[in-house]
Amino acid sequence: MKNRIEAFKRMVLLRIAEEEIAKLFLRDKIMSFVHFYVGQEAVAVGVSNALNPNDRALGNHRSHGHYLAKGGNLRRMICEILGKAEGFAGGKGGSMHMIAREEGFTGSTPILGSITSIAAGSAFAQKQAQSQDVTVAYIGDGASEEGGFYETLNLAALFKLPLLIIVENNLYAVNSKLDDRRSVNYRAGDIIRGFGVAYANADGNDFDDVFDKAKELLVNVRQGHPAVLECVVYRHMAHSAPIFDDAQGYRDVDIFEKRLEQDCLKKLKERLMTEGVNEESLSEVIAETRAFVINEIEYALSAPFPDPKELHKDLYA
Ligand SMILES: Cc1ncc(C[n+]2csc(CCOP(=O)(O)OP(=O)(O)O)c2C)c(N)n1
Ligand SMILES: [Mg+2]
Repeated sequence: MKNRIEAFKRMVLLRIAEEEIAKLFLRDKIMSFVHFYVGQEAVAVGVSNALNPNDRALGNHRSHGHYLAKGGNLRRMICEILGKAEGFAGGKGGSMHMIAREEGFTGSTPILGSITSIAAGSAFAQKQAQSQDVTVAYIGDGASEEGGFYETLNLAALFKLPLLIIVENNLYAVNSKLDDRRSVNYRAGDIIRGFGVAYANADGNDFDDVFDKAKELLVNVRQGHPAVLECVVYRHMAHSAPIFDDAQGYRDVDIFEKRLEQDCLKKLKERLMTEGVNEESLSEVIAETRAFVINEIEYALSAPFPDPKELHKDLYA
């Protein structure tokens, strides 16, 4: 259901959780790579609000937001990122290998494009079970250039899978721009439709647009007609570092100030205020969320690491 206030609260949670995780990273508390979702919150929250509770989501290396938007548990996520036993993978997966199947988050993998075929397997199982549930997979624009993505589109169309792939097109794969990687004639929509898969695009900085487009596509996805929703969006931070500036110099046009004008929280806040919501109540949401996140982080910092005896558990080798 579209509820802008709830969406605002969720987007604020995603934003503040990562701002605080960034501080942990800078304090050397996180022993793995962390890819920040800051700026892209409207995509995960827009899509998740259009889903049913039993639908599943899968993600990539940048999935804190995908998990939290699906209703994920912040404490378990921070414990996982900090390598603590209470993390949903017992502290052994970390930021890029998030999984909480009981919460409908079927997993995330950092190997670009690989999650699409795993998501197709999940959608295949849902179809076999004759449920009305769907699977959503989040990938980036770079990952959508991987062969596995196209193989998945073909099989999803062939087997009529209830699969929705969200391509978060933040215009970069690490530091490589879209224009340096694709011919000027590249037409994502034509390619995807050519496989027999539905395609739509949305302004990924706009919660309403993402929600409306996802909702519309999901009607047919639920009937076994797979779809791709491409959301053009800005990531504010560097590829995998908690810095906001453009010091690396690869973003010449879409500089930070320009990205901030399109910021998804700013847009949603403005929309809420034109609907009569007062600014103080939105500021209160932000303050309460910050206090909650800090509390969960304090808990996770003092939580125990896994028992060394657990080291070889869950290993296939
Ligand atoms: C198969 C594969 N090749 C290369 C990498 C290294 N790598 C990690 S993230 C990334 C860029 C991903 O870009 P995109 O899919 O657009 O997602 P974004 O980081 O922009 O969210 C690359 C090249 C990888 N993880 N997997
Ligand atoms: Mg990208």
